[in-house]
Amino acid sequence: KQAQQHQRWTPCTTEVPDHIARYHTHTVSPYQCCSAVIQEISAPVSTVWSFVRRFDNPQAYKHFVKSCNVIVGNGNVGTLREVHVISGLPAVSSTERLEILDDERHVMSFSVVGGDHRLANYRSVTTLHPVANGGGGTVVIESYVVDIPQGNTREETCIFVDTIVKCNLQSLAQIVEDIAR
Ligand code: A9S
Repeated sequence: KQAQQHQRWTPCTTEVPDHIARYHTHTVSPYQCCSAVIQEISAPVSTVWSFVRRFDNPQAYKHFVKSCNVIVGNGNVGTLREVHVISGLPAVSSTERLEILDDERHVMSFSVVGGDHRLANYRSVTTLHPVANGGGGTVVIESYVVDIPQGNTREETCIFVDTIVKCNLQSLAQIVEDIAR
């Protein structure tokens, strides 16, 4: 059963051009799930990127983050941060490593390497793309892979994480659109 689901869910790509899909194709074990969230933002890529690239300041748009401290690094790949989250979540803190920061292609990726929460081996990739209609907007694609926690189903895990990622991208949109207006 697990193996069949694995077949069904791998590879995890969204319907986007090949050079973009590359970043959102994850290797997924039978005990992991993956998904992607897409958010359109009425602001230029450069403005959106100025928030997404700040690995030291996720609280600028992630409302679940109470505080963030950089443990090692200066914002380049390999930088480690410790994030503390607001109460009400099944989590206290999360230790995260910056995996990709590409200022030219607008690609950012981090992985969860520790902490007090249930999302083991979480890894996400966020890419920004100019909207094709020439209106100066941005499409954000954020995909992730994560272990399915003991006692939860694949669907429950995806719903939980999708909800957090959607919240993050909606608040990113709100903040950036206010600036661009
Ligand atoms: O921060 C993100 O970009 C995305 C997610 C899914 C973060 C999840 C989280 O930080 C909590 C919000 C604390 C929820 C982790 C790692 C575990 C949670 O349970």
